[in-house]
Amino acid sequence: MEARPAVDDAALGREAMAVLEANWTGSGTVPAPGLYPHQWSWDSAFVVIGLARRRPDRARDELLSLLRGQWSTGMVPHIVFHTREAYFPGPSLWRSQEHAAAPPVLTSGLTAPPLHGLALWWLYRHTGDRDFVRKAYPALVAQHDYLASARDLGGAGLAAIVHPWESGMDDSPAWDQPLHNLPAIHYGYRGVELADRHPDSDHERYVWLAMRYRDAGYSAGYLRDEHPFAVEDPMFNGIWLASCQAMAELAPLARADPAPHLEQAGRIRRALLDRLWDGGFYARDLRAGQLIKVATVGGFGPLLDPELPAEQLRAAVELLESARFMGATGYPVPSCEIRAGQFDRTRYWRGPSWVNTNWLLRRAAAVHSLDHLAQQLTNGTLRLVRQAGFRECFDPFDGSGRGCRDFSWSAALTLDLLADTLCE
Ligand code: 2M8
Repeated sequence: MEARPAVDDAALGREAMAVLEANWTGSGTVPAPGLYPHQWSWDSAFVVIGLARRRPDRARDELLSLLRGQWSTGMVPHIVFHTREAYFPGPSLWRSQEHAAAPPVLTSGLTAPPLHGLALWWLYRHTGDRDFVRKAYPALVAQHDYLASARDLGGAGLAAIVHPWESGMDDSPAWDQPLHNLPAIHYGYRGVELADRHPDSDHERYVWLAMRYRDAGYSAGYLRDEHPFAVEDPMFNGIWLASCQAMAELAPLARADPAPHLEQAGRIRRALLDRLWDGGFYARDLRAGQLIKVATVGGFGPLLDPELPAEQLRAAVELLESARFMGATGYPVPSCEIRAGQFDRTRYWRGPSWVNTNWLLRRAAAVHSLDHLAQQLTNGTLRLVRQAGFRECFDPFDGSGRGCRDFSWSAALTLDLLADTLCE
């Protein structure tokens, strides 16, 4: 099915629910039929947020279903394989079943932005379901402990991503430089070793990086000492900080101490300011020892922090609203600065607007009581889905849909935006 653009809010909400029904496999929500036939980590967190008010029962099942894929290290994998449908890279590349820490369900070996604490808080906020908080809380503590112990590769309090897929913003220009610095890659995208050939593609580099990590036994020591891709991303860490604060609020409900979560949030905040701020927030390439100076939507992740100092808040909002980002496009928010050489309005994460990053920035605007900005983000996002349907992403200038159709987080977050619109 493909949802048709709906005229009024009630119809739009029904269409969004219909997409989520169609994408529910019985044990989780797939991001989109065909192209993404399994359960993806941050997609699921967005689905939890979107269903919190409409279908809290389903939202709870969604989170638990994802957490069945959690490793005993605490790592929540970026993909949990629920169906037999083909997807590359699938279970045969990750081989999670060969790893002692992996659960019985097949998963990838990478992680994804840790939005789940915020999603659990969102669900609690709209349902008051303390029992569910108590149930899910320990798994999310373990997730955060994993990030702090195995992923603080820079030693300053930030979690490093070790693969572009871990950012969720796969093809972002922010990863061009660290990918370019990798040695020549001799693996084909389908995981077949190739004879020496040039030029290799980013897809080959993605697969090569994943295989290297797998062949090192998904070991934290290997990541620290040898893995050639290690980047501190402001969006990943801004989301982690927001989840730490959410966990601090949930801790008393789980009869736990909020202090460690607040301490963690403080460490992330200090490190974001010390290491990723240079007039704007940029990703840091740990292997090259330098900031990656291209402004992308990822640079706005630290806005999710309610305690972001006034100077950084003002400068980041100014940049977001400027003609370099949403000030010049008809629709919020291009995934890359439009004046950057790498900007491409047609290419996945290199220019198009996404409902999930719009929602995160709208959340950030709400956190800072920037009501006008929040309203612009809501209106612009709803305009996108009304006109083009629940597409994966959108042209930021004319709003036309790109990527796959009936995309779960576009539908789920529309439900959340509509619910707020109705409350206002
Ligand atoms: C995209 O990522 C996958 C790899 O994990 C892909 O490119 O095939 C990204 O947009 C990511 O953020 C998202 O979670 C995933 C599923 O929607 O698709």
